Amino acid sequence: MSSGRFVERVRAERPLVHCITNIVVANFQANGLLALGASPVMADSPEEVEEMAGAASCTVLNIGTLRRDSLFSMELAGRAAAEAGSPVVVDPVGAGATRFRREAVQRILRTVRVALIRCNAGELAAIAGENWRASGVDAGSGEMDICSVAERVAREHSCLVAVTGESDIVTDGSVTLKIEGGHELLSSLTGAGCLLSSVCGAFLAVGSETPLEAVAEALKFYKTAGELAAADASGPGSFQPAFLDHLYLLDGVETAGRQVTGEARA
Ligand code: ATP
Ligand code: TZP
Ligand code: MG
Ligand code: MG
Repeated sequence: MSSGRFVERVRAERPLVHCITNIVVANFQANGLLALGASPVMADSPEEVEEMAGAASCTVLNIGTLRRDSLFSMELAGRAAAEAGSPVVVDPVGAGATRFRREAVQRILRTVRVALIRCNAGELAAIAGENWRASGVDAGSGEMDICSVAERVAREHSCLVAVTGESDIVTDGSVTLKIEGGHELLSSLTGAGCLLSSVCGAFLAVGSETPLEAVAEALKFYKTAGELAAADASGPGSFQPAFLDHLYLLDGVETAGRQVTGEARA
């Protein structure tokens, strides 16, 4: 797969990424999108989310610190984005941690046409109804064939599913790509997953003709920036600014992913 196809387009087109996100990571998420070359806007009031989603190039719905009114905003924004033809990304943060979160994610997936679910293994298990030991917003632990469960969820909701961790996968339900690399310091940075979901949104905004490849490149790009940042850092404190720098500096990645499922593609 050619290098840097989508990131070049993000920097040229500066897609407006509308985020309804959590209070923990909003600032980091906005700075990460700016470093990448996209244009972030955080807006979550029901009075304005439809207008904002209609104007944006993609909308990211993140349930990290969900409230009843922000869930309502997410449904309004998600429907407006889908009507405007722009992709909606869902980050089901901590989906298995409480009943409110589990039901909220099911409601969003029922009422909004979603382009991508970007989650960790525990969140995937919660969406799929698999047995799992949830642990707040972290992945938790359990036994599950991540590829086949992700493929089933992708088919059920007619969307892409990306599951991240030490290695990442992305699937459209029939073809599944695996992306290796990254660094464990990424897991010591709160919001690394949330920012990744919105980076995937930016890549999808400019790569709507080949969405699976766009997300695979986003995942590989992000892991590579993590590796480069780790080489400059002595711990989580210095990793965060180094990571923003490498999101800004990195031009492309050599390969977007190794196909693990589905008919071979050229
Ligand atoms: P969690 O709450 O489980 O940390 P998350 O929503 O923060 O989930 P991650 O799975 O941590 O999302 O993904 C964020 C980024 O960190 C991805 O690029 C992922 O590939 C990377 N990553 C996470 N853990 C590791 C690891 N041990 N080694 C390499 N990369 C990792
Ligand atoms: N609590 C509620 S949202 C949040 C925390 C710690 C941030 C989670 O971010 P990520 O990207 O899933 O690590
Ligand atoms: Mg993480
Ligand atoms: Mg997360």
